[in-house]
Amino acid sequence: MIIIIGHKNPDTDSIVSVLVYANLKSKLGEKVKPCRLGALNKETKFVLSRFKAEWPDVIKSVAGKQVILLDHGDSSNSAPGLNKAEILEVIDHHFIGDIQTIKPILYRAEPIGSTSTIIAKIAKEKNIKLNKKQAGLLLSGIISDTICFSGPTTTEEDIKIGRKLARIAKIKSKDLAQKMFEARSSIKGLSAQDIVGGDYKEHKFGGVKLDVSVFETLTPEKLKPWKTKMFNALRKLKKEKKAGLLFFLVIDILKKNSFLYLIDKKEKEVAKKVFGGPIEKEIMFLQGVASRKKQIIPPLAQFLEKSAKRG
Ligand SMILES: [Mn+2]
Repeated sequence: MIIIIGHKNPDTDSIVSVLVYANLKSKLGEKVKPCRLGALNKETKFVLSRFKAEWPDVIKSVAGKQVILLDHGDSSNSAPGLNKAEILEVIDHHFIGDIQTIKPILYRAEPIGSTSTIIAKIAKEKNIKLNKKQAGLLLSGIISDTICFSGPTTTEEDIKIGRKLARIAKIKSKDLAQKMFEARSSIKGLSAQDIVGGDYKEHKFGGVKLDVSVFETLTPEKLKPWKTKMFNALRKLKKEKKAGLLFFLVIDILKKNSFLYLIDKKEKEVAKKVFGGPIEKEIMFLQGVASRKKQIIPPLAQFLEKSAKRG
């Protein structure tokens, strides 16, 4: 049995690509099991119920198992026990991380909007027709990661494949996106910890543990009353995760702007040098910034690598 997983703190792209890729693999005669590394967010729950898809089972450790990694290529965002697992494939659209293997594997990374887009391409390459449900799931993954084809990571390929999937699923992307983003923006029933830790990613650059967490919303103003609680939760989280730097961004997915929370002196110093946006009450405004993987991680990583070389 081969375990297929997306990244920790799973998002819609991670979950739907795992589900559909497991379908494709089964069709090709392989014994696979789709799994997830933690709780589903509200948007993903909406998507799975909209397309009547089962929730993948939670897996606590992949030690001793054969695994396929989707939507991530680094151990820090992967499953516990990965160093004792056999990685068979990696399919991803992030930076290349620290994954190391001793045998040749299939490693497919494409700089496009979503892993779901790559899974749709693989289906086509293998001559497998996607059904309505699979197309709807993959379309949701693309919409989620590309902010409905409007975010900075969107490519022509995402748009083309998205159109095709919408035709197969018989849905309008915009209508689906509206409902998904409303679910994503909802803070009903969430604690400050949930908001700051729900979409949390860990990295290491230049010897510094760099964690970047985001909350994407249509209504950033709704978070204003939460400010103090969120700052407190972030400082606690930074200690727990032993982060050298922890950046938290509230991303306005409608206007494509971000609000960067500067939780400590260190973060403030680095943010001033790297982003240089205007600061008001410990929050830096970043005009036109809406993508962690394309606009936040690369300049921070570059800064940390350079600082490390300078010593
Ligand atoms: Mn993704």
